[in-house]
Amino acid sequence: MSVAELVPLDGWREKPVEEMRAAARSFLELVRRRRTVRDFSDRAVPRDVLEDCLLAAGTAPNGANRQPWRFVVVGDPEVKRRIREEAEEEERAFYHGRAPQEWLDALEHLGTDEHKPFLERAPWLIVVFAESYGVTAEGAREKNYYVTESVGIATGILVTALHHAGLATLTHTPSPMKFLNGLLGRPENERPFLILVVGYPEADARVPAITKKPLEDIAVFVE
Ligand code: IYR
Repeated sequence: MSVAELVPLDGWREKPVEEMRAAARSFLELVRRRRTVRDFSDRAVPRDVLEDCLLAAGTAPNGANRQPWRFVVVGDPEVKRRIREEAEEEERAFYHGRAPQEWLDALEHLGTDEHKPFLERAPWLIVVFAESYGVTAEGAREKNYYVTESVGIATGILVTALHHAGLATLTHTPSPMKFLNGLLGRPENERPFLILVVGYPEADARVPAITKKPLEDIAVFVE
């Protein structure tokens, strides 16, 4: 492969430091309002909003610019129903035997269980796949790099973009998730990463009273 042409950094604009502070603060205020929601309304969400959020996710920094993600956006009620059915089967096994007691204890305060009605009720499920390796036009395998990091960053941008647009999300990880390849007809090189449930919260939605760690518990400055 040849070296990419170099072009000017057109998108960057310097902010005066006070504007920088205000921008950092207002973004913090925005993301602090995000909560993982489990009570979803069945109100419709226009597809074009999701399309822009997915394009935002697709800007993520990633290994060798391979962009090793694939988002399967499910709105079809029958496909959602089948995802729910198979996810609940895995979750039943998880909550009633497969999960070690230590894991169940760690989840207890969230009040989750094997019932996943939101998988049918929310208007959209974005099933995020990680491309473990690429396949060239000739069918040869092509190695991808930092796949988990890349897809994790893209998913973080996606969650944030959806929140910024005014939507609620739930990151859901039925375990194991291999059934999603069969159900959605995805090839062997795509590994299910997580399901992002997207929609409006129910009017009376409730969320656990949990908090985020303060700065001194999450960051260390060396200066
Ligand atoms: N996948 C299960 C269990 C679960 C695991 C973690 I780690 C959570 O933060 C929440 C749930 C479920 O979705 O119920």
